[in-house]
Amino acid sequence: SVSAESLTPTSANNDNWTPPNHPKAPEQIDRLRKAVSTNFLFAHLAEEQATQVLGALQEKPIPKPGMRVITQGDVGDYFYVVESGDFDIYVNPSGQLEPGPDGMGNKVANVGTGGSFGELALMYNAPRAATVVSTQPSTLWALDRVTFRRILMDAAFARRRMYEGFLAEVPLLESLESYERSKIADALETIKYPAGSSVISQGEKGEDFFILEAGTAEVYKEGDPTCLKTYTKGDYFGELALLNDAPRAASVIAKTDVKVAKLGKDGFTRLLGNLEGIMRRNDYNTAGTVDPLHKA
Ligand code: 1OR
Repeated sequence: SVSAESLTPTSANNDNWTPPNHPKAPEQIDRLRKAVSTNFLFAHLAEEQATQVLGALQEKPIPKPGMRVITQGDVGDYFYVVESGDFDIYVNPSGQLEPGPDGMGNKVANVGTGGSFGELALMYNAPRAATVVSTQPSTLWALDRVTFRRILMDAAFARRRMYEGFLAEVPLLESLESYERSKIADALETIKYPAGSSVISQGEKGEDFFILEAGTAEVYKEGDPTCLKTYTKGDYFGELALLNDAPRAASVIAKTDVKVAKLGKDGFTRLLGNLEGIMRRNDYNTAGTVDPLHKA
């Protein structure tokens, strides 16, 4: 049964479990490597674990739209990474798919190339929380529940837990579902900067977005010694260069030792794309005039 296996996968390293190995053609391996390269759950694996996971993944072609990959209420068997294609996610508030045309409930999300789904039931030993249906021909890679739990889950749990409380307090992310914040947690990386160092340097190409976790940082423009803005816990910066595809408009200097949560451009676009409007509106200060930082 589903709940029979160990809840503490790392303590089971001394048994003789080996992950399944599904042989692949070189062409498949190339596609697979590309598909997981943008998925944050795979980003922090050690060499050996990465090899095991790549071996255990199975290609699952989804030849047409309208195919149901996951059914709400079912037992969880696989975690899926989207190599290409598109899927809609539906939740029926009753907890399971019901008969009839409206039985899937409400559409709550959409997952495309580079995304993933199906982790919740495996992580929490819970029934599938949603129904997932293809909207076009797609290609998935499926990872069995045991390999997911033994190799990928610890890291994912730790990150989600570590950032859960903090992200819930970030004003920018207020409008998101807690599930969407979990996805952001998967993609964040904490970096520390000593007092006096630059987190962002004016004129550089923008690759990352930052949320301040601890400490104080200040904004300066080149040749001007006045501090234009001060950031404290929960504030974000670095969005402008990414939104506008422009060089960094100012420098952000650590005033104290600081800790920032960094999100790469890819994750920023994928996970915070819906917040672009809010971020652009925040570029204007409360007096209704253009923020000196962000003036063209
Ligand atoms: P699963 O194993 O439960 C269904 O199988 C998958 O759909 C689930 O894992 C997630 O990977 C994915 N609520 C629940 N599951 C979701 C949601 C979601 N979005 C994607 N999945 N919500 C949408 C949040 C924007 C919450 C709706 C109230």
